[in-house]
Amino acid sequence: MQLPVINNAASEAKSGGCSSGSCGSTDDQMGHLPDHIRDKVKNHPCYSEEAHHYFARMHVAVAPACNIQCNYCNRKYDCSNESRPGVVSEVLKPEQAVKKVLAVAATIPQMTVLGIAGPGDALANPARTFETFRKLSEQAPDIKLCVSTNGLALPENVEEMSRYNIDHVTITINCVDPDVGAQIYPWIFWNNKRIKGREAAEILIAQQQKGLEMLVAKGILVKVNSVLIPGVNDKHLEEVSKIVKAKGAFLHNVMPLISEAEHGTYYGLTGQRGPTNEELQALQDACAGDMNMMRHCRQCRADAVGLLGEDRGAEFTIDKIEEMDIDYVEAMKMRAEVHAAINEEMESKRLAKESKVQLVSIQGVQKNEVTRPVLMAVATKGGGVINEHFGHASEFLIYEASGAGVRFIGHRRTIPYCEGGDTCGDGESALDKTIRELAGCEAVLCSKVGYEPWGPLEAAGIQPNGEHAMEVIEDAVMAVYEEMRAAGKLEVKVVEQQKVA
Ligand code: CLF
Ligand code: SF4
Repeated sequence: MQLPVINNAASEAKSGGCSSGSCGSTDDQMGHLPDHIRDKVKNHPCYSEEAHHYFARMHVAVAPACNIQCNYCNRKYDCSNESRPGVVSEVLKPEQAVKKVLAVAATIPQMTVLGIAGPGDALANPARTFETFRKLSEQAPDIKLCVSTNGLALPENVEEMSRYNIDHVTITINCVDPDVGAQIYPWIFWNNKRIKGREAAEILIAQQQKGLEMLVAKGILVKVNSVLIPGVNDKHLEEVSKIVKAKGAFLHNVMPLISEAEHGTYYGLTGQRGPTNEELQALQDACAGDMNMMRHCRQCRADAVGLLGEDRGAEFTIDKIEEMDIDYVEAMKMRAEVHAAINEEMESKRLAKESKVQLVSIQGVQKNEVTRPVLMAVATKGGGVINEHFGHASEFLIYEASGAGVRFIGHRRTIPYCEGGDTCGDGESALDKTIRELAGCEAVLCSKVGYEPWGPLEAAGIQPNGEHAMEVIEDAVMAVYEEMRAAGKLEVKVVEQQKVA
């Protein structure tokens, strides 16, 4: 069948798949997962890097209260454990939330997951959270349920979660050492008392670890989020990664601290900086030796709707939903067809990728070459293909090409060049900001790139490229890498017996 909206692009794309090597550790390892786990993650845009090109998630903001204080959070805004600070979501009642989910599911059939991630802590509001899940599991059993929590109230809620078929839980674990924790959490609310300092961190850590073990014992997939705070837990997160992996966490998502002073958080007001792109990548790479790393998180808002990185929430305000006439039984049929079509497309790309890896592996033995890695930025609207105009992109995906193949590194946000006007923020133009965000990249691949930004991009050492429109991202990145190699832009040395893949 014809895939709707975001996937038309993918359907038109050249068939093929990844040129070689890896497309991100998560999906590399996906192929080796047992079937029952693979089934749980293959349609979840956060748990599978590949799925995030096709499937959407939504959050409903039903959980306003929180039971701890994090130094990177201002209570006026959403929970920063999974949200960008400085974003406010409208709080919904459970029945409003269910109505909204049904409306989104009927309109965006690619939406497979409903998460509760704030605006406070999901489990500090158990009645509202579980009422939403209960109603939804009755009315829309095809939607996966997902929870994000700071973990303090987790152990007492694990039993209840397993009742609603919640298969995915995120715990934000920033430390396993209370001395580090005391620098992140000024207090917790525990047994009707406010507890401060090291003691508070000790209790929180114990609850998080206990909750993690209980979830794993129930067969629930656990993702651990950690906020990277330079000078506070940057040296400590490798240990966190090892410990949570040893306890059975499925995925680790190291996210950058965002600490702009205007958000009014403790860290923002005291000048605590966030990590650079390079620091974030280095830590993710260091942790990757121990477990699957998530690199495609967009730190969504507590009422986010759509593909990761896009926000269609404005289409589903309460007044708009009230006017919608939804036949969910009919919608479920359409959703099943769309999901089957996407899964078929993903499977054919996976098979194509596997056969290419084998081919490159054979060629690699003959070539025996090692070339330096190159970062490239890609503009995409989804579907795993290059289908976004340079000037319309509000974010770029970053890929690393090397002799070992292509791997996904992360994303960088910007202001669309065509919408940025002359300047944005502190007098910096949208183009200047994009060039600054793409530092370290040697090419930017888009469906089209205009004449005006071409020169400044080239001058900054970023080669604009609009020649691979509608191609599968990994194929295009590898093709550009090969062109660079053929043009002598990569230092090549011959290595005896070196395998490429
Ligand atoms: Fe939401 Fe979180 Fe579930 Fe995803 S988000 S509750 S696991 S459905 Fe995903 Fe958004 Fe990152 Fe969260 S990109 S912030 S990791
Ligand atoms: Fe804020 Fe979330 Fe931390 Fe609560 S858990 S203080 S809402 S960041």
